[in-house]
Amino acid sequence: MNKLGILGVPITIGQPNKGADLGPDAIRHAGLYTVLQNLNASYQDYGNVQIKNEEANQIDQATNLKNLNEVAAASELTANKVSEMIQEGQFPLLLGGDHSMAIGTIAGVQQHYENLGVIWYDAHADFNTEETSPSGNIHGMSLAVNLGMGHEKLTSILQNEPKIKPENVIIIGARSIDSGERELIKEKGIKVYTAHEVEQQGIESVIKESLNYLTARTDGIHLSFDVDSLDPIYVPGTGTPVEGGLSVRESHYALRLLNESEKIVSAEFVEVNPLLDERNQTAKRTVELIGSLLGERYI
Ligand code: B3U
Ligand code: MN
Ligand code: MN
Repeated sequence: MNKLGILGVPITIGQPNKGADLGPDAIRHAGLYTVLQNLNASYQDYGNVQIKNEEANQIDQATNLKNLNEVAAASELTANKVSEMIQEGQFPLLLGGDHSMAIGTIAGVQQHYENLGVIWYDAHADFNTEETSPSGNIHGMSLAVNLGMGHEKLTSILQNEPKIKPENVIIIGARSIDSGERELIKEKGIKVYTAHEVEQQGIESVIKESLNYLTARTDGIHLSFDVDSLDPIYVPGTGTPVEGGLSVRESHYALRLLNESEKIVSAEFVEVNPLLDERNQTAKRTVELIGSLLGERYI
């Protein structure tokens, strides 16, 4: 694997809770460097993107979007930084931060690929637009934005074109999808393995099918790992927990399979909120999951 470039994206204004901005540092404090050193990984930590989170959670009545200008500005900064890291030959390992950060991260990665694939590992689809969103929270819209749907200030980061093709996306672990999202997902033909399908089919088959499918049609795969994909019993420190989630065990196995495939070109771990956590356990689990993605083995 290339040298890792670590970047924190401490954004919390894509959703209503304070504290997701503390996620990147909580992950670092939970032993990230020890795991990297044990793996003999070479890495450079770029610190955190400078994000202005001070805004009130005001919804703009005209657009149904909260903190639009601030999220757009943060996305632009993030996208440029991520693009630079790839330019330097590094593998971006991006720490969040709420999932609105994926607007910037994917815009940055996409600069370097003709046909980027995305695995969106999440309890949610994040496939709302300002028309369908029940909340106005941009973290519930970031995947749609990457497909070119949503407010122009968000879809035009770095370039005014969709960053990903609908057929190059796979959502895994979803179990909380709004009715408007469901319609858009059907309309766009997005592939989804819900939590039920993971149960039925098994995580090994889900990941292998996803890899076969994306490898055949893309030139690189970005992993967008929302920690709320896991069941809340394992990850209390996240803003929008949904029961019936994936297990730690199957998620480690999923990440191990992704590691073995050597197809992942960048990854983000998002929605860690230490203010909602107990004893930093969510960040610790996140560090262990990062370890599996980077090649850590039990034996
Ligand atoms: N779908 C809901 C809730 C939500 C989306 N993403 C998260 N929560 N983490 C919404 O507000 O768009
Ligand atoms: Mn998400
Ligand atoms: Mn989620």
